Amino acid sequence: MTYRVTHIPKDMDIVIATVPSIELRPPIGPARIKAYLNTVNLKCHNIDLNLDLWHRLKQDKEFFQSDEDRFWEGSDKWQLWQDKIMFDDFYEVTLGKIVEEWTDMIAEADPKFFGISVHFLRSQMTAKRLLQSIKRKAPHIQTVLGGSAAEYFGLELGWDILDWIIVGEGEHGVENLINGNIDTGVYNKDTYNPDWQLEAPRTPKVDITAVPYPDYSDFNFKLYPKDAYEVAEDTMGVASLFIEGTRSCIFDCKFCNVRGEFGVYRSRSGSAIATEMIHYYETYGVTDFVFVDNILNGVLKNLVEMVDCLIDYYEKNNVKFIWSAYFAIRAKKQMPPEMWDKLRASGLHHIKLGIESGSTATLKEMDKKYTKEDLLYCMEQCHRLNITTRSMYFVGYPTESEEEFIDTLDTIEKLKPFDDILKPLYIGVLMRVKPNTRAKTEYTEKGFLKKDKRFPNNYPFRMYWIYDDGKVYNDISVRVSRHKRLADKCKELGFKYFDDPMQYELHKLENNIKKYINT
Ligand code: B12
Ligand code: SF4
Repeated sequence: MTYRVTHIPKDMDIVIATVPSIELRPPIGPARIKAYLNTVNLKCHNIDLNLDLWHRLKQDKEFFQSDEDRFWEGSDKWQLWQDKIMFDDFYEVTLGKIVEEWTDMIAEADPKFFGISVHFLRSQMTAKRLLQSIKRKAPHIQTVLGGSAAEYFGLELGWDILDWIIVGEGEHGVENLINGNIDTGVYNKDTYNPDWQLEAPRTPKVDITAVPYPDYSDFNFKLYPKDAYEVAEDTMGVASLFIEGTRSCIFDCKFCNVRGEFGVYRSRSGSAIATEMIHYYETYGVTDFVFVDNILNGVLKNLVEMVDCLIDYYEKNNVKFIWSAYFAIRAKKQMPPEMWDKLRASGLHHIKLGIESGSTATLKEMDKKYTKEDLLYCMEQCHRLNITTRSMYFVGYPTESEEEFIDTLDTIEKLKPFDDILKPLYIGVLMRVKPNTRAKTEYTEKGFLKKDKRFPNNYPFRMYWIYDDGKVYNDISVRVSRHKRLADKCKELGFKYFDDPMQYELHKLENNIKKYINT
């Protein structure tokens, strides 16, 4: 069976589209917004144009992989969403006609607002073309961008094709927009202050313990691929769903913008989360879950409650789910081996760990609440239970000294016995100073962190910065050199699933360094 969005109901307050390219799974963000809007009597219809395009491209998954699947990097189909020349060619030959068809359908449905959900870079060029086309054919429909990349894209795309951006959570944001209650987080060209520069005040936070389950009724589960990642796997029917147990993060690491973005930490009870998973199993037969939480093991009591409920359900119903999530490293006394046993028994098979550094001193300064020993303990438990980990590091935290970096290299060596479960060992990009972070404000206020003025003005601060507190000096050449040393160390140790996201970019940075520093 193939799928096309052929009909959008009329009289909608908002139609929200998910656009290519993103992974082929029913999107939880728009489904959450719809569920909330139902409770306040507003009409929302979701369309998945990403899935529509996949069917039109004869179900070729290579176009739709996420950034995390780095093995696709060599493919032209994968690259085109981030390469203007390739995208323009693809648009002329293939996508342009399809975007026109999509636009005609949206114009015909004539909703009050037409929204696009944007996650990151790979949707930007399609979003732009679709918005241009809508503004040409149905200029009276008000356009709105939402999703994690909305503010960034909004600034890039400009107000000619966009009427609104919603920055932050969409539940109250869309409600306020439709009701004309223009509160924080809902901006147009007159109200967005250009000085905010990605730090605009966010929308009011929703109580996630009180909202209903995401409403997936506009997504036909039979038309999604069973496995979005495996090229050879062509069975249809959603087998895996996103699930959300918490918002924001209980921690507030200095380099991270999660608290700045998501505000106060909110957490559902463990039994509520397990009950939702069971609901998806009983309704759709789904047994594989991907948590979208920034950190699932924030409140351990809730996690244990969830795991107990799941195990109890498996025993009574002769079934077992699998699930994966982002975890924080925890000390042995917080997560003893018996807790890990239970997690495994409840179906945990993969965790994503923002480890960042292997030096206790650097971790302490970052305000990460664990040590090198805790990290090694966590790896030991995962190895024992065959829980695979996406272990993520980065070099060049502002205060990282040479000794601390050498300590990280030592930790990397100690990871070698756990090679089989490091899927992958991801050494990350160079430290980027993000907006809405404590690192940015704290070190700037102290006068230690500055833009690197040796580079042209339009070179972004997030990459081209210098930290100098009199003891530690850290500029881009230090970071590039450390990244290379870390990559070399991993290669020398022969990690099986080693992933270096900078491998294609490093030479460009080195050229810039040569040009502007070593002249
Ligand atoms: C799950 C996830 C993924 C999944 C899939 C995401 C999906 N939606 O299909 C996968 C693995 C594919 C993925 C990949 C990537 N991701 Co990701 N991902 C997440 C994660 C963990 C959860 C997203 C989520 O589902 N949240 C829960 C739902 C309910 O929230 P939501 O989708 O944001 O929707 C809410 C609002 O955004 C808004 N909203 C959403 N849509 C719309 C539409 C309209 C019209 C409106 C008004 C509002 C609105 O309302 C919703 C309800 O409140 C977030 C971190 C986080 N916790 O948010 C990172 C995150 C979104 N990802 C991020 C990144 C960087 C990436 C990658 C580039 C990572 C990489 N380097 O490999 C890739 C890019 C993929 C791509 N195609 O471009 C960043 C984005 C940073 C940014 N935009 O500034 C985040 C914030 C993580 C981080 N802190 O760095 N990701
Ligand atoms: S880095 Fe991870 S643990 Fe730290 S605040 Fe961000 S999401 Fe939370």
